[in-house]
Amino acid sequence: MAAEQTYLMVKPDGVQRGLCGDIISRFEKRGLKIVAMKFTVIKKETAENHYGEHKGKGFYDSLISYITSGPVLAMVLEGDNAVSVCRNMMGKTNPQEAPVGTIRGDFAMVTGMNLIHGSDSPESAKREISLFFRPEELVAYKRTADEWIYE
Ligand code: IDP
Ligand code: MG
Repeated sequence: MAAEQTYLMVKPDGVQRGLCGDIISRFEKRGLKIVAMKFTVIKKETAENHYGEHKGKGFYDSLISYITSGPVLAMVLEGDNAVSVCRNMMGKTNPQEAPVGTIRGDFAMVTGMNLIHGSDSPESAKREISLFFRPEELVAYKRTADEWIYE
């Protein structure tokens, strides 16, 4: 098992709809390890940094006001191929194209309210983790269940 870390975030709609528990539970049950978690309202400049790749697109302004509109639950999860495993669990960006069984496919209806963010590559994960967490906020520990999750 090559431990990889990824950045996940329950967006303001997920928090307001009371879906944090359901979403965390899916990742925990799958076998992802929680390394850090933070409940916070994102500052505008942090949001602009996080979503810098989308600057200039038609939905950019509404995306920034959406992601800063209320608290988010930010987390770092770890596991074998955690980035792609978590992206697959989230489902496609447009929830109407996300398969049933994914987070967006089960709980969301439109792209502008798609509940969750997840890093799209290991490089994005490193950048996003360092944007939202200080190094000392990542908790290193041995999880005994790992020997029943990985061979
Ligand atoms: P991702 O969240 O699946 O990685 P991205 O293409 O990186 O999708 O877009 C980032 C976020 O911007 C989406 O999750 C969604 O909240 C928002 N977004 C993307 N495209 C649209 C759009 O066409 N309309 C409204 N919001 C959008
Ligand atoms: Mg993205």
